[in-house]
Amino acid sequence: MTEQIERSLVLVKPDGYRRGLTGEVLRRIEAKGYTLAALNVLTATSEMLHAHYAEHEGKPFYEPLCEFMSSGPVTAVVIEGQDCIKGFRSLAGATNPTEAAPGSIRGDLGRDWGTSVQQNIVHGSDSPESAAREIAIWFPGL
Ligand code: DAT
Ligand code: MG
Repeated sequence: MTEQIERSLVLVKPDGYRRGLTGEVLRRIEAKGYTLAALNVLTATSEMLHAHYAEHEGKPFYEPLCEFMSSGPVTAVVIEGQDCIKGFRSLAGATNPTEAAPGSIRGDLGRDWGTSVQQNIVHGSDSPESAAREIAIWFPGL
């Protein structure tokens, strides 16, 4: 069997950071067995966020989303482990925190705060291509 160590880009979004949930998210990632390859706390620029969410350009939530994501610090993390892209998406739960299953990050820790599904605590890459593209935005030179 070939060992396939995968990387994913995880963000603890400004709502998660403000609510003091960064440690809880990192705890769940480590408890699952993934390792932290890089970590940075920063307030993202508008340019970074427009690039990060480029796939959503033109959708009604794109601009408000980029604005929310630059409203305060985020914790950007590169995680590592076999199949960690799919594995973290499973830890994160469904996009809508109202509907996300209990046991997941969004299901246990998230809710609608009057902004529908915008504030859902975490981001996780959805494919190896997205992960490579996103890691280059958040960790240039890694
Ligand atoms: P995910 O973050 O689960 O991959 P996505 O890529 O479809 O979900 O959307 C990116 C983020 O944009 C999502 O985490 C929250 C926000 N978002 C998605 N759909 C939205 C909507 N209909 N209204 C407001 N925000 C939305
Ligand atoms: Mg997505």
